[in-house]
Parts: sequence; C-alpha cells; structure tokens
Amino acid sequence: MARNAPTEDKGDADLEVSSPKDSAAGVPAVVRSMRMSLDQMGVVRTARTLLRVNQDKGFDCPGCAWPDPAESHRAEFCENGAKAVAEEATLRRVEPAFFAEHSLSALREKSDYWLGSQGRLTTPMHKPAGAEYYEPVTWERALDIVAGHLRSLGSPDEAIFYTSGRTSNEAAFAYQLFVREFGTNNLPDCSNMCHESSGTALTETIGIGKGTVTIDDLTRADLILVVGQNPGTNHPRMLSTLESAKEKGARVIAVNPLPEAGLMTFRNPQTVRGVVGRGTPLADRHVGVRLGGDQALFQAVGHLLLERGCVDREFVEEHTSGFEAYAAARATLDWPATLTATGLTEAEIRALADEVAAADSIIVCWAMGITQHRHAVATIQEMVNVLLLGGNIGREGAGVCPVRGHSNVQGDRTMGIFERPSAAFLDALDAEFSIASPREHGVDAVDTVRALRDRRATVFFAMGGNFVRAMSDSHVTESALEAAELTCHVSTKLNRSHTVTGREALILPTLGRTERDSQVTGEQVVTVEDSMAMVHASRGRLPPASDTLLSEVAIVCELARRVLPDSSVDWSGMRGDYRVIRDHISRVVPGFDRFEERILDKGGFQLPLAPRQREFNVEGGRARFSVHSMEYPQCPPGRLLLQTIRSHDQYNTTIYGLDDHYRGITGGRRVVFVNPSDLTVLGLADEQMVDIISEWHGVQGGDALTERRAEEFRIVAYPTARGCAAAYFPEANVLVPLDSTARGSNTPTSKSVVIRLEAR
Ligand SMILES: Nc1nc2c(c(=O)[nH]1)N[C@H]1C(S)=C(S)[C@@H](COP(=O)(O)OP(=O)(O)OC[C@H]3O[C@@H](n4cnc5c(=O)[nH]c(N)nc54)[C@H](O)[C@@H]3O)O[C@H]1N2
Ligand SMILES: Nc1nc2c(c(=O)[nH]1)N[C@H]1C(S)=C(S)[C@@H](COP(=O)(O)OP(=O)(O)OC[C@H]3O[C@@H](n4cnc5c(=O)[nH]c(N)nc54)[C@H](O)[C@@H]3O)O[C@H]1N2
Ligand SMILES: [Mo]
Repeated sequence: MARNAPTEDKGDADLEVSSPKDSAAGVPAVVRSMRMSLDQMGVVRTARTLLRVNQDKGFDCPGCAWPDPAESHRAEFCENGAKAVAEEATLRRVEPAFFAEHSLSALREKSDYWLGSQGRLTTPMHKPAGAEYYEPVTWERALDIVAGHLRSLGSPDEAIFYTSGRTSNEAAFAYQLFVREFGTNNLPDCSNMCHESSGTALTETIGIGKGTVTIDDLTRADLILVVGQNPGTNHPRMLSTLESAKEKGARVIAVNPLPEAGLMTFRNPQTVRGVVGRGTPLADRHVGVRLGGDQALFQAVGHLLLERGCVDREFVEEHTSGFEAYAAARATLDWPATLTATGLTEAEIRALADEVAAADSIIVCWAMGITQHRHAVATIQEMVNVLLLGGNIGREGAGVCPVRGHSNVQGDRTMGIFERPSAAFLDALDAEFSIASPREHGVDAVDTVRALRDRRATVFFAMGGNFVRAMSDSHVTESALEAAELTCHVSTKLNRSHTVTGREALILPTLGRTERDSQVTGEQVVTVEDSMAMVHASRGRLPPASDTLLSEVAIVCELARRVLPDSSVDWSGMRGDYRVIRDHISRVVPGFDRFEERILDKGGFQLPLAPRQREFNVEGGRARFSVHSMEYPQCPPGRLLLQTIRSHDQYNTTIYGLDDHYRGITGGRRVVFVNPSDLTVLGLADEQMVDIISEWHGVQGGDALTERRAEEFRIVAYPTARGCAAAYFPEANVLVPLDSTARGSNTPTSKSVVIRLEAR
C-alpha cells in the first residue's frame, strides 16, 4: 500500500522524548526562531525582514490570521511568525540544475522536511508527458501549455482551481474572475479542510460566516473560552491578547483533551516579567474533554443555564428565533450519556456552567479541534446557542471568534474563492465585467479528489498550498492527482504536490509576501483580511528570490489573456496596476467602497459585521437557536480515537524542524500520544513501536470495514483525555478516510479517526 512513501516513513532514529513543558514562549522562543532565521537568511536579511513584519509600511505576517493589537499597530515578536518569514525569505534556491539532478521518483522518496529545506523555486519548470524529470521552460511556453489544456477541455468543469490561504485579495479576486469567466465554480480552497464548518454553522445561525469580535472585545470580556485550539504554537500572538485580557480581569478556560503549554502559562517575550519571571498563568481552568465531546458539553451547559433561569430574556425575545424549541430540547439532560461523551465528571461540567452563568460578557474562540469532526457544524451551533442565551452577541466583550489559520484565508473567501458562491455575488461580478458566471456549484476539496479519481476532471491548477499532503487519505489523493492530464502549481517552495503529478506537470514560481512586487506602473501594494475582518495593506521590501518570478496577479492575468482571447476584461491593466483590481473590488464586494482611500488608514479598516449591531441576515432578521440531538464519536473497545495535529515546528505541510518543544519531543515526528491508563488496558507501553491502523465503516457506520495503516510510530505516554490519541499531520493523513467528513461542511474529520495500535 505505502508505494513510494517519503523516507520519513522509515522511522526516526534520533527521536527523543522528555516531559511536556508547562509554559510557552519566553526567551527560548526568541532563541529558537533567531537560530532558524540566521540559518536561512543570514544576519542582514534577518534584521531587515523581522523589523518589517506587521509594521505600518511593512508586509503582513504570513504566519497566521490573528490580528495586530489595535492601539498602536505595533509589531509583536512571534516565534512562529519569525519562522514563517525565514522559510520564505531564505537565501537557499532550487535552480533548474536541482531538477536535472533529481528524478521525480527520487524526489518522491524525500520527506516533506527535506523538500521544503531546499529553498525557493526560481524558474518555471515543466514535466512533459512520460518524462521522469522537470525541465526549465519560459513563462510564455508554460502559460501556453496550461492554456492549451484548458481550451481543449470538453467542459470548463473538467478543470479545478485550488487556492491556499496566503493569496492576496487582489490575486484572489483576479483568479476567481478568470475561473468564472472561463466557466466553472470549481474553486476549492484550504478552507474546505479548515474552518468550513464554522462558515456553515455561523451563516445558518447569525447570518455571516465570520467571527463577530475585535481584539478590543477580547480585552473587555469577562470570560474567554478557548475551545479546540492550541494558540501557543499556532497563534502565538493571541497569547499576548489573552494576557492583556487577564490583566483586565477576564477569566480564561481551555477546553481541550490536551493540556497545551501555551494555555497553561505564558512567558511574554515582550515584557520583562515574561523574560525573567515566571510568566502569566493563562487558563484559570482546563476542561480535559474527550475528542468530539464538545457538543454534549455545550448542550449540558445550555441545560444548566436554563435550569437556573440564566437567560437574557430581552435579547432572546427581540433578536432570536427558535428559543422555545431549544429550551424544550434542553429541558432534560441525559447525564450518563453526557459523561460518556465528554469524559468529564458532573462536577467539572457544573463548574464550567457556573463560570458561564457568572460572566456578563463571554467570547468563545475555537479552531481545528472543533471544525474537523463529523458533527462539527452542530457543535459550533451548540456553542452559539449558549452565547445566545446570555445575549452574548452584538455586545462589547462578547461574541464568536473562530480563529483562522492562513493569513489571508478569510480574505480569499470574501473575494469569491468559494465553490458555492451566492447569487448576489455572481450578479455583481457579472454586472461589473459583462460576463455570465456559471451558477452551478463547483467542487470542494474532497469532491476534487473524487472528480479527479473518476476522471470527471483532468486539469488541477493550484494557487499555492500543498494539496496532496494537506488532503485526507493521502494514497487515494495521490492516485487521483496522478490520473490528471495536467497538474500545475503556483508555488514559492518545493513540496510533495510537485512530485505526485499528472501526465504533464508545471511548477510556476511566484513572489512571496516579503518581496517587492514591481509592475509597469511601479511597486505594488496588496491587501489582506485578518481573522477579525480587518483589511490592511501589505508591502514586500526584499528583492525577489529570482528575477524570473512573476507575481500571482501577473500569472493569473497572463493566463487569462491566453485562455480567453476575446475577454472584455482589461487583464493587462489589472496586471500593470493593482489599483485597477481594487477599483473593481470596491464595486463588486460589499464593504469595500472607497477601498483605495481606506487602505491608507493606519491599521486598515474593518468590514461590516452586521451581528455586531444585532442585525442578523437570517430569516426574520433574528439569530437562530438550533436544535440537535446529542452526538459523539463512537469508539469500540480496544480502539482509540485519534486526532491529527500540528507540532511546534511546522506550518501545515511545511516542516521547519523535527522538534515539538512544548510537548517534549525532539528529533522526530512519528509519535503517537496515548494516555498511560489506556496503554495499560491495551497491554502496550511507553516507547513501544507500533503501527497505527484506522478502521472505517463508511458514513452510515454499517458498511464493510476498510483499514488504513501508518507504520512505525513510537508510543509516547501523555496526559491526553482517556480513550484519545494524537499524531502529527501530514504523516497521519493516510489514516483519514476520504469519505469521512463533517456533515454540512464536508471537511475531513482530521480530529476523529478510530484506530487500533498494533505492536511491531
Ligand atoms: N506555527 C503554526 N501556526 C499555524 C499553523 C501551523 O501549522 N503552524 N497552521 C495555521 C492553520 S491553517 C490553522 S487552521 C491554525 C490551526 O490551529 P489549531 O486549531 O490550534 O491547530 P491544531 O494543531 O490542529 O490543534 C488543534 C487543537 O485542538 C485540540 N482538539 C482536538 N480535538 C478536539 C476536540 O474534539 N475538542 C476540543 N475541545 N479540543 C480538541 C487539540 O488538542 C489541539 O490543541 O493554525 C494556523 N497557524
Ligand atoms: N490530518 C490533517 N490534515 C489537515 C489539517 C489537520 O489539522 N489535520 N489541517 C488542514 C488545514 S486547517 C489546512 S488550512 C490545510 C492546509 O493546506 P494548504 O494550504 O494546501 O497547505 P500548506 O502546507 O499551508 O501549503 C504550503 C505550500 O504553499 C506554498 N506557498 C507558501 N506561500 C505561498 C505564497 O505566498 N504563494 C503561493 N502561490 N504559494 C505559497 C509553498 O509552496 C508551500 O509548500 O491542511 C489541512 N489538512
Ligand atoms: Mo487552516
């Protein structure tokens, strides 16, 4: 089964395990990131880039989508932001000679870490049909090849256009316009594997698929619940915000099967206390819920609040619908089922409800621990129910806060990167450009694999990302991509998606955020939107990694000119001056009027978030209570529930190094974290080598059993919730079945895989 697997599949010789840390950041974080920066960029470049991250005239940090602090728009030190910058601004290069030396099958044996460490891509590369090597090509030839494939398709729906979340608003807008003028809505994106469940759940209940809070709200909240999120590693700057919130009296509760270091104690590298002192304990309470137990947990909290009459009657009556049905459904509580689902004690659940009842303003933050479950949409809607009970939407210091991943994933969606666009968006696009956008919905990430596998689509084009490693069911995804006629990647760095190709393949190297983008009218600025709907400018200052690179906007516009020779869109004008694109955006996308003028505002501007004014774009103008029956992942005896997570040394599929500092892992990634009591029951031991086998019975649960295997993992006894296990993605992605997805959002269930461990 494991055909041509990367070398990392052969086990980690240098793996060492020590006890998990109980605090995050501090001086070691600065040292770690400086080491990587100096190694990749040298002294001068390190100083020049790190001083420009998130500065007024600098570039937006490619690390994550957490906003900058409002008051001063000052740059904060962030270990993982610094690593993301070093990864892009590295001085290492992948030149054509590299591809002459390494055949495709040789590259397929390399680990993600090795591939990413080779440096920046410099030259367009082409793998002709039947060839074993990539060869350099001119941009003209490369774009002609893509255009030739696209123009020869029987239907535009036979092509699929993926986007990762680093693409600027300008590039994303031009890209989706090109794809729709070409004639398809096949615009899957990384969001499909990420916060799609949040978008779906929130649109149905509060009328907008985004968060409703600002940074200011976080520092004004009484209570902040951080549910299914590991900010110490993935959103380090959020820890400073939580620290400020705590200074102003907020209580913070972590709901997580793992006691993540960053949530326990934060040593702020910005402050003297963080550097020399003991740091700030962040979480006042850790609720060690079982994987997938959050829906039951929030149902129980809802029940306890109702029982005590903790309801904001005025808000509920004026601004919501469905309360009676919700109250009826939550009137009783099945305690035994609740305790099984959550793995918590009744006392722990009551204590959480006490905290919620005592708080006047509550914010719930969440990320992948919530969105990547079969019942993710229902879980998020139960959290919304609890917020609605207390009137915690459209009030200072209160609201929903889905914490986004990629730095512009939210902006890309706002710009129309979506396989299911609204009719209103398409109408506006059509009116602006005199085109006729297709109305039929396109494929998302999971359906992309199915469409390629079944040969309903034959061209796969990716604007960034690393689709074959990010997607579930790695072997199935790889075979699907290999069935394509053409795979084409616009990329900054080498990754496995370049090595698992269609019959013909292209790599189109592009500029990153940190780099100067010069077009005929001069240097260009791009814009991005963060997790709190703030839009601001980003200007790269470094000289490009190679003279040959084209910007993403340029690639889209040049491709569009070739594919759509009769287009009435001014592609050359847009390429030459991004203000032309922003001018179009200002008329097509709501909230962007006077766009050009407002990007000059210090810190940018916030897009309208109607729920902040208690206006809900849901039937009747009211926020909706939802009723769901209790659901949680079922795990037969002798099995564990596996979640796939990020280590501290990776950015999604980009592996910066082999350490997971806070969890005490160094020198390797093939580990599986298991609770010591479960090990005893299973007859296994810490440090033992095992294979992980996932067991899947289909969506209905009654289908024939299919198994997937990941070999040679070392067991690490770890304080995770009972019955649960954890391993790193992307290595563990072979275990996640393609058809195992969240209801309503079709997001792979990366946090809920039934496994057994087999001793080797
Ligand atoms: N340095 C760095 N930063 C990143 C990224 C990166 O890879 N590296 N990735 C970016 C992206 S795209 C994203 S989406 C975000 C991801 O940010 P996170 O969502 O923080 O990332 P994960 O590592 O998937 O962590 C999931 C967390 O949820 C918990 N969890 C898992 N299942 C459950 C559950 O059922 N219930 C509860 N309550 N908790 C659960 C896990 O124990 C873990 O703490 O980070 C972004 N920022
Ligand atoms: N099992 C499991 N699977 C998961 C997850 C999980 O938690 N568990 N998380 C999911 C989530 S939340 C996400 S968001 C996806 C991530 O899916 P993707 O966004 O597809 O993956 P990344 O690893 O972020 O993509 C990295 C590549 O992007 C390219 N790149 C970087 N910067 C730029 C740029 O500025 N422009 C261009 N054109 N290319 C650039 C580089 O070539 C790099 O190799 O993975 C998902 N997969
Ligand atoms: Mo993500």
